[in-house]
Amino acid sequence: MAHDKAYARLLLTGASGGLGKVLRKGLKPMARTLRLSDRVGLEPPEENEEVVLCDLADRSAVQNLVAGVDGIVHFGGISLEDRFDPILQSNIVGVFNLYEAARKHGVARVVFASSNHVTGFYKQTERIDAAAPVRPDGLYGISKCFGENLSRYYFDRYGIETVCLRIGSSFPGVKDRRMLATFLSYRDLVELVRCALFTPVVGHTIAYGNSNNRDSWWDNRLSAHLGFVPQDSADDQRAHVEANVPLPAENDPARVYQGGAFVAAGPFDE
Ligand code: NAI
Ligand code: 15L
Repeated sequence: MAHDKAYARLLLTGASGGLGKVLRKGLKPMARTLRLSDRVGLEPPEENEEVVLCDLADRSAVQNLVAGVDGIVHFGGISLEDRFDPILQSNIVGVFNLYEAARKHGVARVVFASSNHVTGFYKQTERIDAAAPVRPDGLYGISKCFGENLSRYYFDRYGIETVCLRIGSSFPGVKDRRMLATFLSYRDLVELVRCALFTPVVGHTIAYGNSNNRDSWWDNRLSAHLGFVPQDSADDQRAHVEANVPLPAENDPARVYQGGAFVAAGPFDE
């Protein structure tokens, strides 16, 4: 069913990725036309869809990509720790190109897939909110800090609203012990993005993205105005995970830090 205040033309970047595929379906009722973009692997357009192959690092291509849209859901980019060069091109140059295009084309709102890795060096014993100083756990996390800061600037300077989603772990199921805290179900992801798109005033908001998990390291009171109420919980899979996935050693980053193994990834040879 169509959303009562659907966007006229909503752009989704990263549409070929794991979450992009989920959002391609989930965002359908939220826009009269969905413009889907990635640099690889796009399925042909279905009804009310447009498909645009575009590398986010290509400034003039991104200008064309953004022309005519009234909202952006930005999920494209490198999604794991990597060498600096690809992160620089996809996540840093890419997010700059996107905001410059949004400014030039008068786009009012962006939903930006940030990541829990902007605060990955906090311990799992700590509970933090969106006002806690960032403690990125790698170059990938640093690139997401850049996206968050850039979007803050584009709001303060140009009034473009952004909701930055510090997504935990959004996958079909709970794969390890850490995900008992970080899990965000696909259904809750779609609802979180819907809240970010349709809450009347968001200014510049940062929200953590996790389901209603018993163990959570994140206090989302600063984004309560989004009205996001998760329906799912990692706890449904707790018994299975505890029976089948060994508890990491006490000093294993997977058990110590919120960012888990990311804190020990790399460095990669350039
Ligand atoms: P993914 O790696 O499956 O998808 C990312 C997509 O971005 C890919 O299809 C890739 O081709 C595209 N992409 C990369 N560089 C590009 C470029 N230069 N130009 C155009 N497209 C480019 O990742 P996933 O899991 O779908 O994540 C989507 C977004 O959500 C990413 O930004 C990721 O950092 C973020 N995120 C995801 C989490 C998760 O649990 N899945 C957790 C936290 C953040
Ligand atoms: C992320 O930011 C990644 O994009 C995703 O693949 C997962 O690794 C997730 O964080 C996580 O922390 O589990």
